[in-house]
Amino acid sequence: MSHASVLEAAGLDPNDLSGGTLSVSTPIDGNEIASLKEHTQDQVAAMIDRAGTAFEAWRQVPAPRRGELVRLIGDELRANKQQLGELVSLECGKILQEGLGEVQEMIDICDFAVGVSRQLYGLTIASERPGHAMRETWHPLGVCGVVTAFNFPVAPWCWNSALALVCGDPVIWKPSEKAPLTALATQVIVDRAVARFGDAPDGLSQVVIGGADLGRMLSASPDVAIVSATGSTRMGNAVGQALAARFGRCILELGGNNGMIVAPSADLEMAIRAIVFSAVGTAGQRCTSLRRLIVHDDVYDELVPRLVAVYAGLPIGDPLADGILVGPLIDGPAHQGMQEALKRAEADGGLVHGGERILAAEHPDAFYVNPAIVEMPSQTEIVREETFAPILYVMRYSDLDGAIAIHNDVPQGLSSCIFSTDVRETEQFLSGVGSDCGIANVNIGPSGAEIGGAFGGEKDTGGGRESGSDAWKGYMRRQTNTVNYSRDLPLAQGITFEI
Ligand code: UN1
Repeated sequence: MSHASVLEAAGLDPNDLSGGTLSVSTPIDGNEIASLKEHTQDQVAAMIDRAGTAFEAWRQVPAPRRGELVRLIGDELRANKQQLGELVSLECGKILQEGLGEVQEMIDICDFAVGVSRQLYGLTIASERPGHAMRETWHPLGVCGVVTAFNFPVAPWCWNSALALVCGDPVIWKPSEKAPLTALATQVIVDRAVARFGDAPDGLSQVVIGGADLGRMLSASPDVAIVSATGSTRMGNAVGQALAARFGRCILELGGNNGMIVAPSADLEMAIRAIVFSAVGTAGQRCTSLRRLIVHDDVYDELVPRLVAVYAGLPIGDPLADGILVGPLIDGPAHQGMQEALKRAEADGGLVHGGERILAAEHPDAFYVNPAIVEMPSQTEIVREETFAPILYVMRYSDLDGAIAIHNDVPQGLSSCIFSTDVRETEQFLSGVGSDCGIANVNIGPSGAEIGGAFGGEKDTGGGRESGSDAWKGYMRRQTNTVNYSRDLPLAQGITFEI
């Protein structure tokens, strides 16, 4: 299938894809597939105004009716799953199965949000005063900015937007400059749902095309109540500080440096499948990719050679082709970052298996690599950094406390897991003295989280939570109400104040 036909099937108008200043290329062969017109700062300011006006109307629409719009978005996504999944592959280089999986996450969170639209529950609270009632209510918050990264170009937008929309908040989306086409195609899908819905206010969902300066406008504007940003820790730091300066709200989902502990009792067949999927899937470019493997001495000499053998046979190539499991890196700088990390690991005494660039003759402008396994003598500085590439650092351990200490001794805190069939070990890993991450799994890899749980992590990962559980509360304003239905005016704290 040609690149042009993927773009067209996704509903993109060829006339909108040329003549601009933002060049978009596919990592599959490095060819340019679009050059998009970028928004100006004035246009973004106007978008923020439109979203503000939309908020005035949308917050008055009953939440279950707002849920109806999200139901229609889910419907349209179902109908366009294949086309959008292919575009995700084309624009980001992940294999089609993963592109489709990403769209499935969008569908799932829409279903979830439709349910939430009828469950924006508050509490009733016992008042200390007679004839008084206390309760907690949840109200729409305001305009929600969503900033997304190239590696998951559409699902995180949907985790945020499906909830924001049912909570009463219009959304302005600033996608990665490396993946704006999937955002535009998603907007086409949303527009169809809005048309079917009938009376949604104008400007409920908008996409900003352009660079970081435009994203910064969302963080800086007092008219954007909340910004949810996915990306690097450096970007999140800037967003977080800009929002803190004006007491805006933020949800940050930043870097991960996810580990797996493999204990002596682990089912190694399962562990190997989990390791390979989570370390090489999406060419190691997930926030939740497995980057550190901490293996017990008793199983190290069996597990590591088997992994090296599996890695040597991985099908790597065109992510849209059948049977391929590993696509390209996003671009040249990603490849350079990988090579630099491998050199540093080697200098620290690491033994590198794989990691070379391949298919360079066929695709001089694309960056395919053999995923790397690096046996490390210890957790040196390079291991503690997140390199967005398929590098799996492997280390040994002899006792579980030591393994957990190694595991937690990194700046990031997104996802984690243990392979063990010993309940004492697995429960310790999940306890308050175990993994310090936002996600901790048993006998499952660190990636591929379901939407039903809250997604996010601690430390440099930013502390935000998106998606399932009660993450919807992040998009609403909490109000505490006290109602006096008595004929007296008793004061709290037993204060007497007679006038
Ligand atoms: C990301 O890489 O930014 O758990 C998100 C997973 C996916 C989300 C990854 N559900 O791998």
